[in-house]
Amino acid sequence: MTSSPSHGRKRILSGAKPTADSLHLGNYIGAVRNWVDMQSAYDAVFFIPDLHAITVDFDPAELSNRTRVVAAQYIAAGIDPDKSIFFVQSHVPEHAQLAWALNCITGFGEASRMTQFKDKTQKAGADAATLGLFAYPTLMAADILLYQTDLVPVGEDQRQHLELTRNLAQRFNTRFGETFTVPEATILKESAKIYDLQNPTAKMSKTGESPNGSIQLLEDPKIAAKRIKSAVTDTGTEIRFDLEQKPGVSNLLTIYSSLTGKSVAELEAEYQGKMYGHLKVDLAEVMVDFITPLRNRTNELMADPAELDRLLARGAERAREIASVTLSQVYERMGFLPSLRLAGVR
Ligand code: ATP
Ligand code: LTN
Repeated sequence: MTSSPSHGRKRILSGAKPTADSLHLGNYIGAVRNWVDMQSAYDAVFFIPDLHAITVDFDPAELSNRTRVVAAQYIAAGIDPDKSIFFVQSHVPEHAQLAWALNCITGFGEASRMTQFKDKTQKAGADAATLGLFAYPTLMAADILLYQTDLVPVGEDQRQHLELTRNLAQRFNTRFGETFTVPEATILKESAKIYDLQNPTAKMSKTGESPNGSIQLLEDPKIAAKRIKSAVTDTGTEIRFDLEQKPGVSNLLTIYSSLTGKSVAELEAEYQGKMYGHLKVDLAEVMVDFITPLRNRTNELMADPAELDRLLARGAERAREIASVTLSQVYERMGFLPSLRLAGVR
């Protein structure tokens, strides 16, 4: 088997597409924050899947700007490019190269069963769906398998893609010889799900109906505070966690707990006998304290794009050191003639 992480720590890998002008609070609490926490215990690889971002309609100028902003936001949120390998997918050509090899061992029917493809095709219309969208899961498998990844922290919606990745790894290993680590999904907890502030039964999303429903991590902290204060709450007055009866208040409690580290039970006790307004005013303050430094740090990084690009270039170089080893083994085992480039001469 190829280079598993050398120093005994398990390797984790994850990524989130640059498909919005800013990460929102749901992305942070549901994903980025966990990745930041995992950096010390694991050998971590994080990347921005820009090749995946073009599988649906996109605008080139927007894509490059979004890729930079999201990169800056990850670093501002605590992804440490010294601790973790952090890079942009398109900077590491091995992703597209391995994806092609995997396409050729993936059944057409197998790929057709991916529910995300079916959903997106339905939404965009069959004519708008591209081969790229169809091959999204095999590119994702390549992302994971190139790095001999042990664990992939993702949301529940990615479980089927992970299952396909495991199947492809096993299939390749059986047919061509042990090459890939078979990764496991670590599905992020449902408790970390953040809901829309205006419609608290829908998840906070970049495509929510009302802009007031989400908190963008790059927005003016005053606006974020306002959105908390005008969040929809429920009938009754009691501040209690109850997703069924009190989705609005429960969502505020989850956010509050996530940003302060206080447990929901502690917060319930603290706010016993108080009004929704008290909770909102306090949480608005917590939000301002959270967003202000994050936003300042993001803006600082954005103000020096050359430095940001240098950090990303270094990340891509570190990624290629691992990815090129895996790809050359794959090519060799599949019977491709060795090329000078693959032998390490660039
Ligand atoms: P959106 O609905 O905003 O398009 P998404 O899931 O497509 O959300 P991605 O950019 O793919 O967004 O998500 C990055 C990560 O953020 C994923 O791991 C996803 O599970 C997580 N995430 C997105 N929205 C939320 C949310 N409301 N609560 C918790 N986690 C979320
Ligand atoms: N499909 C994922 C993003 C993604 C990813 C990956 C996640 C692309 N490649 C590899 C983990 C590992 C999403 O939409 N959240």
